[in-house]
Amino acid sequence: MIFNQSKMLFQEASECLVGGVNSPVRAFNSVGGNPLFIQSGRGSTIVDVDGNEYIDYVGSYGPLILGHCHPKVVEDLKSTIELGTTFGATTKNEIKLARLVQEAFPHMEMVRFVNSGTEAILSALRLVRGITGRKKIIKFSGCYHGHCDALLVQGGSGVMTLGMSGSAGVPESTVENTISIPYNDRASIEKAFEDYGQEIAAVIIEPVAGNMGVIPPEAGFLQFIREITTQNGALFVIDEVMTGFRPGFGGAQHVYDVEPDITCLGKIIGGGLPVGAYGGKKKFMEMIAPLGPVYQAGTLSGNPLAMQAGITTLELLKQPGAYDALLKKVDRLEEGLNAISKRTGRAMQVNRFGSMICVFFSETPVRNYKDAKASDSAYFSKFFWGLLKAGVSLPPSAFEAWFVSMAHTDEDIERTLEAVEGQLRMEA
Ligand code: HOZ
Repeated sequence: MIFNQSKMLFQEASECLVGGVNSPVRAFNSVGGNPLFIQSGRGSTIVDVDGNEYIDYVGSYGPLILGHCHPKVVEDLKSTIELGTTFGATTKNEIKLARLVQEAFPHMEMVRFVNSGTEAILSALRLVRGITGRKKIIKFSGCYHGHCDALLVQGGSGVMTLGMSGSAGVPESTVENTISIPYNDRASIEKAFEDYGQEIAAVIIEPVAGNMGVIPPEAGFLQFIREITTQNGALFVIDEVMTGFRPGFGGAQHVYDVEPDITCLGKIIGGGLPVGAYGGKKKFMEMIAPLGPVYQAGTLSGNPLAMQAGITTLELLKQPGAYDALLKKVDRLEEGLNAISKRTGRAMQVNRFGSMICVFFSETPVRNYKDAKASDSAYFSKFFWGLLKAGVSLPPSAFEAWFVSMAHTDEDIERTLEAVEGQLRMEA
C-alpha cells in the first residue's frame, strides 16, 4: 500500500489546521505515522486519497450504524436540501425526530436538540446544577463526555490517547467541583457521597464506557448509581452519545434496565450529520430557556438537514428485525477474535457491547481506566498498522471502540478475522 497522497495532504493540512486535523484522535499520534485522508465511503468500505480500500470499523466513531452513504439517507437529504439548509426557526422535522427519540427513550418527555454530544453534555451539566442548586459532579475516570471543561478530568478518548490527565486552559476553579472516580468502583461512589452528599448535583456516566476502549458496567453498577443518587437528592445523567441505538432501538439503559433523570444522545441520531440531544422528565426540562432559568441556545440546533438524516436513520433502525443480522455478525467477530487469541496464544481481551467492540492486549480482564492503560498499547500500534495494510481500518488508538454497521457483510467479518490472525501470528 502507498500513502503518498495522504502524506502530502497531511503536510499541507499541518500548515493551516492544528495538528493537520480537526479532532485529535485522527492525527494518529497514538499509533504513529501519517494519518489517512479519506476520499469516500460506501457501505462498510472507505477509500483513501491514494485509492486504498478498507473495511471500516471507525464508522466516524459511531454515527454510521447504517454504513456510509446509505441510499435512503442520501435520497432524503437531497430532497431536504432543496427546501433550504437552515432557517433560524423551527421545522416539523424537529418534532418528527424528537418523537422517534421518545419512542426509543420514553423517559425523555422533553427533548432539546443541539449540534454535538459535547454540547448535549455541557447543557445537561448546566441543567442539573440549575435544578439542584448544587455544584459537584461525579464522573468516572476514562469516561469521555466530549470536551466540556468540567469533565476534562481523567478523560478517555483523545485525552487518554494523548496521555494527558486533563487539559490546559481549564481553570482549577472549573474542575474543583468535579470528582473523578474509578469505573465499576462502588466503594468510591459511596465515599464521595459520604464526603459530599448534599453538594453533589449529579453523577454522569457512559453506561458502557466506549472512550477507553469498550468497558461494560459490572452487574448492578448502574442500578447502584441510580439508588445512591436518589437517596442523596442528586440526579443521574446517562451519556448515551455513543451507546444510544448501538444495542438496538434504544440504549444501554434499556439493556441494563436503569432509568436516568437525564439522557444525552448524539452520533447515530444525526445519521452522520452533527446532532446532539439531551432530555428527560418534563419537570426537569422545563428549567431550560425559554421556559426556565437555565440558558442554552444554538444557531444551528435542529437544522433541517441533520434532522432529516436522523429521521431516516432512526426510521430504518425501527424496522422489525433491523438489528438481528447486525448483532449476529458482531457475535461472529467476538467469537472469532477470542478463538484467534486462544489459537495464537496472544493474550487479548475482547470487550463488546451491542455493535461496538474492541480488543485489549492484556493477560487480564479490562474493567476500568487503570486496566486499560496497563494494556499493551505499543503492540496495539503494530496491530493497527498490520490490519490497515491488510485492508482493515480500525480507530487509531487502543482507547477507542470499533463500530460494526449494518452494511458490514459476513465476508467483511471473515476477512477481518483473517487479517487479525495473520497479524497476531507475526512476531510480537
Ligand atoms: N470523541 C471521538 C472519539 N471517541 C473523537 C474522534 C476524533 O478525535 O476524531
